[in-house]
Amino acid sequence: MLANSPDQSKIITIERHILEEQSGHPEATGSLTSLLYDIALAGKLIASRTTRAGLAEILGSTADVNVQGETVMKLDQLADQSIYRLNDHTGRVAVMASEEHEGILSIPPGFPTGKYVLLYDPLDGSSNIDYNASIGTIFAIYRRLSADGPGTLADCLQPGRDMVVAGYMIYGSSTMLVYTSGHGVHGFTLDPAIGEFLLTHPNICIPEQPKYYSVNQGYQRYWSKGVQLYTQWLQGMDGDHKPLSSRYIGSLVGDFHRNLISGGVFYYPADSQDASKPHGKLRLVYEAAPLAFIATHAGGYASDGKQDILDITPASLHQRTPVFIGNRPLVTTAEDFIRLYDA
Ligand code: FDP
Repeated sequence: MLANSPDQSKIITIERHILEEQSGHPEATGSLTSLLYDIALAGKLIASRTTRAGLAEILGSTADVNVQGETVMKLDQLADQSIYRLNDHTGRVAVMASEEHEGILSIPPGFPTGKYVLLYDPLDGSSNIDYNASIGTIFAIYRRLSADGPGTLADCLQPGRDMVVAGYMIYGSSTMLVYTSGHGVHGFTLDPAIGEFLLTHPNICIPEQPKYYSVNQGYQRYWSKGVQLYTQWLQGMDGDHKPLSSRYIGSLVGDFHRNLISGGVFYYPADSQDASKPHGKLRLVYEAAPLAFIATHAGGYASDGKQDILDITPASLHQRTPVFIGNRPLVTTAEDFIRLYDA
């Protein structure tokens, strides 16, 4: 090998990784592999736009606004359309649903439907765009339940435990794609010079020694007694253990990703501040369930405070749920506090 040249045998692109995973399943048709690859492509597209976010206004007045005066599309709409359009004609997907839309997204007439269901939150944490903080895309893939033809709402309302693949892209200091198909959680970093996601974090496991707790503590007065006491326990107020450090961006993918790599717990509990949202803010289908699937396959756990998030069958696409997610002992302790004080 030439001096200073990278060891090519160690460079694994996402395509190669997905294909190698597929080779362990001789019955596989390659449809899921291609679907994942298309999602990675959407991630590259979204990343290329999010890194130009601050430029939209100044460039908009010259290159990006056309003569008809069409305005620059909002980033979350752009992300939403990118994912839909990359997957609406491939014959791999029966139906999609996006956090940006009220109902299901059907495959347009004239295109074939496939055996998978794609659910996604195109740009989560988008209130952070103006501040250059990390944002992300979350996705979940299920097998369709309906036999054939257009996919249905019921195809989209499956318990997280039946997921086939879950993943997210994080657009931060670098762009990463993290996914699991139930055989380990793997992280890839986008090399912008070559436009490829390269395997940088194989077999991610949440470290046993957690570092952080992440919650919007500004809402503390609206929490139940159990959640308040749990937070004090995380802060080591009982004197029995060292406090965890607090970190909260307010961008779910960013907060989750940090705790996945360093260990910790993220929670967004139910609170009493808005009577129309008694179950907190986060969406079961688009946010909680996919991240619960990833946390579980990284050795962690996710709960709504009473039960495993993966056991909940959604009743509607935009159902909200309290979320406690991260190191298993931290999450089960949250369940203990809630059982003891909030029954
Ligand atoms: P955002 O509103 O910026 O899209 O569910 C969306 C979300 O962000 C999550 O990414 C984030 O964890 C949460 O909301 C932040 O909510 P708070 O501002 O209430 O803490």
